Amino acid sequence: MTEPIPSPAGLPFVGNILDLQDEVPFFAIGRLLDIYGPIVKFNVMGAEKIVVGNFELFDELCDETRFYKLVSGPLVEGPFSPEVRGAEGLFAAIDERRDDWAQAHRILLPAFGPLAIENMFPEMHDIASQMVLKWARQGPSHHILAPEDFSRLTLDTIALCAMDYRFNSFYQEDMHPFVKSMNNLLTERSNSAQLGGMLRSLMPSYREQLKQDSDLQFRICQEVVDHRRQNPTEKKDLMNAMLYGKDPKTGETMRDRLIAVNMQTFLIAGHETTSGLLSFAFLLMLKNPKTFFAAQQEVDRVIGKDKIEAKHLRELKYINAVLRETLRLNPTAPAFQRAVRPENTEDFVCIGGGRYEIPRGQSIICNLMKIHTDPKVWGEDANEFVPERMMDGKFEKLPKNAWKPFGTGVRSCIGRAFAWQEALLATAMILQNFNVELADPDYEMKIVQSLTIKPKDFNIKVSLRSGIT
Ligand code: MNH
Repeated sequence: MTEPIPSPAGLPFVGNILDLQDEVPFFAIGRLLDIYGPIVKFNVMGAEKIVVGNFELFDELCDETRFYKLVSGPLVEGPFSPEVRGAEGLFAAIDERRDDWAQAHRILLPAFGPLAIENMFPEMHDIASQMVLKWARQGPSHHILAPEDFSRLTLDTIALCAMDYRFNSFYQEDMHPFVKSMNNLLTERSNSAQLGGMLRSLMPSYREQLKQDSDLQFRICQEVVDHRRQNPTEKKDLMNAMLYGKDPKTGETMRDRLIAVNMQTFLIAGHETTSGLLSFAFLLMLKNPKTFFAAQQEVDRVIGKDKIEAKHLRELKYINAVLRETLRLNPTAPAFQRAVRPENTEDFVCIGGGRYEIPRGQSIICNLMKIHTDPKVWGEDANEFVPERMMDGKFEKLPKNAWKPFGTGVRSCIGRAFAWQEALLATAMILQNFNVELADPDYEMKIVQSLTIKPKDFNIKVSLRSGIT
């Protein structure tokens, strides 16, 4: 027998909009899950949403034969929509049967593979060294707004590795116009379920601003594509992979518009998420000092005072576990959507042992923070930061869909290996060179959400352990 999905009572027309008011929109949804259980239905201005917050239901939604990634929201609407851009980026593709997605996916998969990523090590090291040098020169009493410098790091890294372009963010006070426009875009768009954001979004001037922000980014990407066409290089970066890589299935290459759209996608998808990962990793380690010292000891043992090399990263088992545990508790892309596969002809399918009906086309939001802290999988200390549970074979023994910060199935993150190498490298280099402390010892984690999440006002102080290595 099916039963109705629990739902808070709503108002006419606006639905549950009042239940969703929160500085962090994502937390409002978490609150509904706390009140109504592992599955909740709500309504925003006439659009029904279902949200899921435990492992059992999520596990079912990961079944790719019955469900798929549903796309809607800030990264695929308005200025990002395929109609406006004339091409469909990897992230925004409506489903995996689309030609643009399939072609880009086939060409880019090897370009994001382990070997290609290892070849990017020198560029990643170049940018991370800039951050280390800056921190060393600022001295031990300087307050470093960690999320900001981590964003400099990740943006400069993806731009250098993807298209041999230097934003040089560590050499300017103000963030690059690309970053500013991106921050506008992401913060404002994700507020669109908030009353203020909703009212703003009705104003023509506001819509115009969003369009300008996105257009500026797209234009920068197009210019870089044009520039490379006219000035070819031998570089093995993502730009060349897209310009010259042939689709193994059709033998075709990607058209310039599709390249530019994907470049914009990488710059957006590839920097905030990784920067948030680094911010939360250091915050969690500093709040749990034993883990900080264990990580630093590992660096001393594996790398010592040598110059870090790619081969070292494979041996950083504890730091690897720290990063995994960080993304479990603070998945920086905190939610994604699933829905019944479009190939399915039934009007609805049931989940939860036949208990809940999911109509075709219905969006189901998977709340990763709740799913990742389900006590049935993680035990009573599910909310504690315990890197040890992510190593020594324990990670491999977890249920298949227990840890999914990079999404699931064919539409999961293509940049995972890239992000991982970058985060391991930066963490190791910081620990090798510095002792780190909270600038305010009483700092308590406060999360801000743009499209991704990161800790607010998180300042650190760093002091050199000896000379820079
Ligand atoms: Mn990434 C998809 C999380 C780093 C490029 N990424 C996804 C999804 C998640 C995700 C979750 C799936 C979303 C969905 O189902 O709707 N990504 C992350 C996290 C990090 C990250 C947590 C870092 C930590 N991502 C990166 C980096 C890049 C990148 C780095 C690029 C260099 N991600 C993508 C692209 C997609 C994606 C492109 C879309 C893939 C597809 O649909 O085929």
